[in-house]
Amino acid sequence: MLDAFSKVVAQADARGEFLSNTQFDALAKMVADGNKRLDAVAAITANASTVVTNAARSLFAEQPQLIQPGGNAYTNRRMAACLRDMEIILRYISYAMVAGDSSVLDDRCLNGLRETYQALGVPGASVALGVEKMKEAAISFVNDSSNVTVGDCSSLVSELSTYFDRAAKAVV
Ligand code: PEB
Repeated sequence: MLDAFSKVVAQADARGEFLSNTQFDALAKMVADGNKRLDAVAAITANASTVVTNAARSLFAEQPQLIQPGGNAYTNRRMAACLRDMEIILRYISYAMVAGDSSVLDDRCLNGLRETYQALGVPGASVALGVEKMKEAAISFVNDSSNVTVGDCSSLVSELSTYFDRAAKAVV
């Protein structure tokens, strides 16, 4: 599990060199945007259950077969497992965002998840759609100026999007 700083150190050490200018610039930008990054993570954290429930509601409205008899989220036990999975994925995305690096998400959440879903018969494409819906909801909380220091959040939002896209891609 790496953050943006330890990642750069590991890369430089593998080459036996000091940090490159590109690496410095990327870290300097990360430091400069540090408060905005923390505000973005705080906005997601504070609204996590809203993000999960709204995304799930919208997923089940679009794919009602999931919650009908025989559907993978049918019965309260499986519905609970589904909501829990979405919350787990969102939580690891929030960790990746605070670390500025996807390795925590990759190693502790996404690694082997596709195979787990295949073994369980959980439809990966539906999970991916749920993740896409969480992405939209999370981004709208981050872009809400009452949550985040006023300013340009576009690069943070595009970084955040990559973590959601990574999770969606990992389950199909
Ligand atoms: C991954 N999900 C499920 C299980 C596991 C995970 C390991 C099996 C064990 C259990 O039921 O608890 N666990 C989860 C995860 C991590 C982890 C992400 C990361 C660290 O440790 N069903 C649907 C929807 C989707 C869904 C599309 C969006 O129809 C999810 C939610 N996951 C779902 C369901 C089950 C499950 C288990 C319904 C239960 C399946 C079953 O028991 O038949």
